[in-house]
Amino acid sequence: MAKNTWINQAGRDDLAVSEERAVLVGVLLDDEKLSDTTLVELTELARSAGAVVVDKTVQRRKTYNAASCVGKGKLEEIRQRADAADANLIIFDNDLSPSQIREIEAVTHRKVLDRSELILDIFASRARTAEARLQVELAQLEYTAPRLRGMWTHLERIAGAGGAGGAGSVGGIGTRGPGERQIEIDRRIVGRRIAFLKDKLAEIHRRRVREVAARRDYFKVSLVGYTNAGKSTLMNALTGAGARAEDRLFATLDTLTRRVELGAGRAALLSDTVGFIRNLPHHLVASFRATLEEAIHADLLLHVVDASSTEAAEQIAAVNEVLHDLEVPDTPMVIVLNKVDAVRDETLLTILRHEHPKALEVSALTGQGVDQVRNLIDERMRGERTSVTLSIAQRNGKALNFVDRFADVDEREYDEDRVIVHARMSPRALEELHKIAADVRHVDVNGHDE
Ligand SMILES: Nc1nc2c(ncn2[C@@H]2O[C@H](COP(=O)(O)OP(=O)(O)OP(=O)(O)O)[C@@H](O)[C@H]2O)c(=O)[nH]1
Ligand SMILES: [Mg+2]
Repeated sequence: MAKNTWINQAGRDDLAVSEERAVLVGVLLDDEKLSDTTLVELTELARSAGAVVVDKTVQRRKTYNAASCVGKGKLEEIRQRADAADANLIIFDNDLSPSQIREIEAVTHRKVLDRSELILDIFASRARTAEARLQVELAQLEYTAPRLRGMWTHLERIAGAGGAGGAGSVGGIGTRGPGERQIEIDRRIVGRRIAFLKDKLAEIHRRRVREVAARRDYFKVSLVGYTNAGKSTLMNALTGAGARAEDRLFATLDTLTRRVELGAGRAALLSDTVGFIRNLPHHLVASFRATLEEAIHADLLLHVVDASSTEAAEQIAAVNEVLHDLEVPDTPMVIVLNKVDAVRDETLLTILRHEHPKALEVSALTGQGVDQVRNLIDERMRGERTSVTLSIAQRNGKALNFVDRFADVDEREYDEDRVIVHARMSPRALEELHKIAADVRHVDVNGHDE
């Protein structure tokens, strides 16, 4: 197994991660039904983290067992399944307490991960920019640090027993966190590191706010939605941005912003953002706030939905919940039913249409309906605009330039040394124009100064 897995980001692809063989465990509480979709998402998550799922098992219970989540007998069965399938990893579909993890590891002699840790691990392996790495490290420290002591001493034992030789050789999924380094450092240092990361992130956040503010004269649109819904693919279809789109959960971690041309020289800014998932670990949501600054300050949210998924309705609800957690203000939001080319069950699509009568239907992959999205952005952008008549000095090139870029000009009249411009523009752009050019005057239709 690989060493120092999280320090050497570049070498991550060489890790023997794909050889991690995982048994998935789900617990169905009383009212939950076993369905085709049980453990499907966890399977996708495990696959995205690079594991091979070798077995799955579900236990029905009234409540979670306080000591070990599932009961004693089931634990023993899981151990046997892991033996039979030669698995080295057990992943639970729900979150576990540190003591539950310890107990399960003690019985199964395998590395145990819960759902949040798995998600954090995927984020750790995907984080490319400095900002994303800081965010993931913070979330991992906050979530994982309290669990480290028991987990790591135990992992050391497992590694030792396997003859691999010490904690340094424990690697792979779930250990890509700050784990190895912290094994011997005490909580105070962790606390200091957390404070440092928070400081850094606060700084980045302030910069982001400034960046977003600097683009205030643009109409800003953010793509939000469940992971794998097709946000990056739609981004590419609309802007030719070359955003990474993949059939993996959490392909995108960093916000990417590009101009989207709307025709006739008009343009808006479009941002692709990190995908959401149900029960997103809340530390992760908190630390990704800065990345989601674009969404928070957007003029319009396009909520991209995988309409071909049988879980589409649940996914829409999960996204709305995260947006609520993020305290996204009451930004206008339009649902975009994507992947209509792949819809197999027309009944589900009919239900979605019924629930969201104003939704657009598109296929970002084939390009079907993408123009409708463009038109919608254009309409919303223009709808925000009011008609103005401005008087601008002809020599004020800066102001005239600004008007060209940010207003729809209907007519220009030349009057001695001034240009009278009849145009439509947003209140924000107008405000900005007054800042850069103090001599711009509003005139009424008769040509008199207001
Ligand atoms: N059939 C079909 N597949 C699509 C469509 N749009 C996207 N996909 C596929 O869905 C997968 C996920 O697409 P992405 O664009 O990466 O999804 P995303 O929402 O950006 O996902 P994350 O960044 O992981 O949150 C890719 O394999 C895409 O090719 C579509 O309209 N039809
Ligand atoms: Mg993406």
